[in-house]
Amino acid sequence: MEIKSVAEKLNDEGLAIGKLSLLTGISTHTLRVWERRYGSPGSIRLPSGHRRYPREEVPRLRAVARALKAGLRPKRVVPASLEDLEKLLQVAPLLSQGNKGDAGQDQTAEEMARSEIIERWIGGVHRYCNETLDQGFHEEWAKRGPMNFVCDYATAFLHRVGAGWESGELSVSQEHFASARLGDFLGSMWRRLSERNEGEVCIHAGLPGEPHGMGLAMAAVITAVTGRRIIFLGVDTPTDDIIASTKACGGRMLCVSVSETYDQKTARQLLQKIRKALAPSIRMVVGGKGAPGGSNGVAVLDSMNAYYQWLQNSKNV
Ligand code: B12
Repeated sequence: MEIKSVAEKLNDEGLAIGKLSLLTGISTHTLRVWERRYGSPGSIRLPSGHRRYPREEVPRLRAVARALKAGLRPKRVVPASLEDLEKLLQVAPLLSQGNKGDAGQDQTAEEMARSEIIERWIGGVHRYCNETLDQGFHEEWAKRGPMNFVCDYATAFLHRVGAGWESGELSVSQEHFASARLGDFLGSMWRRLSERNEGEVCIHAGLPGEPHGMGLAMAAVITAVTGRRIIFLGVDTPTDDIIASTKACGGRMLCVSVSETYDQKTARQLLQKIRKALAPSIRMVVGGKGAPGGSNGVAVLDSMNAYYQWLQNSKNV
């Protein structure tokens, strides 16, 4: 692995010690002690004397915190690279047996394993590393299956990316990089499934002005898993085009995802407009945090699991 100096890693203004502490849950005192004792996390000093830390220390230090909770020694883990910590953490559950009291007591082993995987992907986002994300997504998809991948991993990853962006840990470009890579992956997977399917045609679309497309891509995976064929219009589609293409493609179902940033009143009006224009036999389903209730003739579902059940209970002709 390429070892970068602190100055090379600090390609922007970096993080102040208080912010690093906030993002990792490690006190500023401990961070200073570790730097003095182990030379890690390394910082540079501004002319004012204040320390600045590279942003990519955040996932590494979170892994350090987990390794310490699992009973590993500070000398071994504080200066370790993220890759080494991940390897250590794979055996850590064995080391921490009988020491459950302080090792993330409210997290099950499965949740801990998942959050380690998510943090590894976040490390990949920090480094703009295509391979970490692509390989990671493929591995978990193969291990968990499409349903668990979508519900437990893809969603948790995006929420973690959102929290990282909100707190300033991740830049806008890193957030875009993360969602673009996951979107490409989900797209390649539902396409592969859909191409072999012979079931009904289902249109997937986002309403005009909708920028969030991951819910739609996840829903497409679920639709494809149930043997249906997908026509994917993507986000920000004018309602007249949604109506025209549903008719033109012989769509038997229309799936819409509405995110939390979308105005609910507008969403309701647009969904009603589409509903009136389509034959009653064409089913409409909407989900997402901004999905409005009270749209006649439109099924409103709150989760991918509910969507899967709904599809299983509907005809697929
Ligand atoms: C990626 C992202 C973007 C990308 C989207 C790229 C893309 N290709 O999708 C871009 C950069 C475009 C973007 C833009 C914005 N974003 Co944004 N974004 C995100 C992020 C990180 C992930 C969104 C996502 O895909 N989530 C995953 C989805 C699938 O999860 P979910 O919504 O919880 O959906 C679940 C259920 O609702 C359901 N579901 C969803 N769809 C469907 C469909 C069906 C049929 C069913 C059954 C179920 C279902 O299943 C999902 C899994 O459980 C979130 C963080 C977050 N917490 O989600 C912020 C987030 C949604 N964005 C946010 C904001 C503020 C914005 C902007 C306004 C920022 C700005 N100032 O410009 C703009 C929007 C501008 C506009 N025109 O409206 C806020 C929203 C806060 C709020 N409450 O309003 C969030 C929460 C980030 C944050 N922590 O502050 N964003």
